[in-house]
Amino acid sequence: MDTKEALLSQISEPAHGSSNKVTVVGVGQVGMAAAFSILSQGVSSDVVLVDVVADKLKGEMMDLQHGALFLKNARITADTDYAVTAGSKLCVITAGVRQKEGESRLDLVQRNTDVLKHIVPKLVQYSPDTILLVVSNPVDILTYVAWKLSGLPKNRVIGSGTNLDTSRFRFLISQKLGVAPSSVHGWIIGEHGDSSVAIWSGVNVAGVRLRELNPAVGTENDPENWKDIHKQVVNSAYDVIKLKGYTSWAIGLSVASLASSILRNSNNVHAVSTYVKGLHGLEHDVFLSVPAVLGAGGISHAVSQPLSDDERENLHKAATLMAEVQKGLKF
Ligand code: 6V0
Repeated sequence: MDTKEALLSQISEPAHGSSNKVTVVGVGQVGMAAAFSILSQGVSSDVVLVDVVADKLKGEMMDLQHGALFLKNARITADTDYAVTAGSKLCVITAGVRQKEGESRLDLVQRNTDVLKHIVPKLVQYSPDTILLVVSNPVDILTYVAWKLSGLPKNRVIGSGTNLDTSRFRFLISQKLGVAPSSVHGWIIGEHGDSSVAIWSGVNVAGVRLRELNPAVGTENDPENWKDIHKQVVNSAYDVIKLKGYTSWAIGLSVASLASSILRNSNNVHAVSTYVKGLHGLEHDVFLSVPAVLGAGGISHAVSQPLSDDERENLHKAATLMAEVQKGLKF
C-alpha cells in the first residue's frame, strides 16, 4: 500500500468533468489576460489553454497552476492537442497576429482567417455544444468567418465586439463627470474599430440623458466637445499599442465579463458582435455589435435600440465596409 492508499480509502470513483469548462486558444497577451481574469474572478474553475508554441504554452500553464491555491483550486490544463478541450462550455479564440504600430485591425484579416481555419473545426469537433467567443482581430469579420467554419447556429458564435469600446467610453465619460463607470450608461455599437458608432442619443446617468441637458452632446457643434471622447475610444488601441506594444488587461477583463454572463446564464446585456442582418434595416450578411442579452445559450435577444438618423447611417456604412472586406476573403 503506498502513501496515497494509506491516506485515502476510496468510497466511489471520483467524478470527472465540470459544468463551466472554458478553453482559451492563444496564450499571448490577450489570451493570458483573459484566462487570468476568468480564473481570478472565479468565473470558471476549469480552464484549458491551447497554442501552437508548446514551450510557451507549458510555461504559461505551470505559472498559473502554481497559483491554483489562490484561485479557489481551479483546474488548469494545457495542450497543443485539441482533445484536451473536449466538453468546453465556452471556447475563447485569441490566437493570431496582432496590430503593429500604425496597422489597422482590418490589415490582419487574411492572416487571421487562415489561423481560424486550423482552430475552429477542431474546437467544434471536441465540443459540439460549445459557444465560440472570438476575440482575434478584425473581430467582427473573424466572427463571421468562425460562424461559417463552425456550422454552429448564430446565437452560439459571438464576437467580443464593442464590449471593450463601451467600457472605454463609459470610463472616459466617468472621468469627465466624476461618476463611477458603472453609473454612466452609454453604448458603442457597430464595428470594433475605426468605424464604431457612439450612441450619444442614449448616454445617461440615472436615466437623465445628457442630450436633454445639452442637445449638442456628441455633435460637431458642441462647445464642450464631448465628441472627442469617442475619438479617444477609437484611438485607444493605437495609443496603448504605441506605449506598451499591445493591449491586454481591459480586453481580458471584458472577456471575463462575457464569460461570466454565459456560464452563469445571467442574461446581462453586452455590446457584442452578432449576426445583424434584419436589425436596424441592415441587409448585409455581417456581424456587428449591438446590445445583446447573453446567457447559457449564447445570444438570446438583441436590444431594439432607438438610433438617430446619423447613428443608423454610420451603422449601415460599417456593415457595407464589413461586407466589402468579406468578399475578398479566401477560406
Ligand atoms: P500575441 O501576444 O502575439 O499572441 C497570439 C498567440 O496566438 C501566440 O501565443 C501564438 O502562438 C498563438 N497562435 C498563433 N497561431 C495559432 C494557432 N494556429 N493556434 C493556436 N494558437 C496560435 O497577440 P495578442 O494576444 O496581443 O493578440 C491576439 C489577438 O487579439 C490579435 O488578433 C489582436 O489584434 C486581438 N485583440 C483583440 C481585441 C478585441 O477587443 N477584440 C483587443 C486586443 C487584441
